[in-house]
Amino acid sequence: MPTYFRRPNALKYFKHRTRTRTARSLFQTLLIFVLATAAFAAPKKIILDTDPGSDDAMALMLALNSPELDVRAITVVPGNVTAAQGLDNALRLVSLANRCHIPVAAGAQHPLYQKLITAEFWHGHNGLADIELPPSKCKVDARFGPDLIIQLVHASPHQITLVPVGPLTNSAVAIEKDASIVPLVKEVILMGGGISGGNVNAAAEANIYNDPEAAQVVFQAGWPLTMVGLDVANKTLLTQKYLDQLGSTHGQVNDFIYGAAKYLVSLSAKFGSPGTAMYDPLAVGVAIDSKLVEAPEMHVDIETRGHSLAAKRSHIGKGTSNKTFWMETTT
Ligand SMILES: [Ca+2]
Repeated sequence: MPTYFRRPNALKYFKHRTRTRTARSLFQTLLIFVLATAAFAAPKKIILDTDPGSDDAMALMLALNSPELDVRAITVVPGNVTAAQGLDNALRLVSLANRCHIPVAAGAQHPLYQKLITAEFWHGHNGLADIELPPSKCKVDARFGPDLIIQLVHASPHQITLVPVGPLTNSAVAIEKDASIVPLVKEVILMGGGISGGNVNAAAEANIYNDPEAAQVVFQAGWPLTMVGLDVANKTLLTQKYLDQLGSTHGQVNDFIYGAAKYLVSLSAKFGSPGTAMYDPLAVGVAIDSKLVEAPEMHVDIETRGHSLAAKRSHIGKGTSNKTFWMETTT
């Protein structure tokens, strides 16, 4: 296991961490308590729903190499790349990590109603920063992604955290096929949306823009949902400093992540950014440690061309079951 992805090292890449202002002695006491608790806590069961995707690849490797998480399945959704390319990428990534026992399933082949808009400009021709990984030793799981989500939720009621880091098509299809999973899912932590702007256009973030109808289904489902949006992800930059740290150690996964990060840092620099935003890894980071961010309760609706709307009232109209959060890091 590359040391980069062990939790203490991995989390330090998230720039805006919660800072304590308590006295040192109290901090030390709490630290001992937290570490002791973590040592005995069972890993959190997650399903990663992904459209890999270079930052998806980072998120996936972070999840696979974090002892706090138990990745029960990886489901693939079209977004950054086509469904077929994303599935091939997911299989190569899981193979690179030597985790072929984790089911990798294909899901929806296109958004519910919209035309898929892929993002090879940002992720490279193959979605993995133009890095050619070895062919996968892992085999695809025959189950349909949304069916696999349904099956695993019923098998572990109130234990599964769903972590969608792509368009929300698979999650919405799972709800549409079996709404009884909603109260059985422990929580949803998703990367998507933006309270104060978008990255596809002035209003819409890519994951929501690609399938806004699916997003509205997921946001209105009534399950506990944490939205890791652009507002917080854009503050979470992997800069040259962290890239240099990554480059100082080596291993199969380490070297791949270094290459992908270098690609993204270089691309970001062309647009004047000092680093590349850790969109999807931050969602996984929040699954590992919710204290990385603050999540005030808000009501979020999705305008069906992808604009996230939010108001600081927790309940609007009849949507009393909607318990939706957005987040801002503490400084
Ligand atoms: Ca993604």
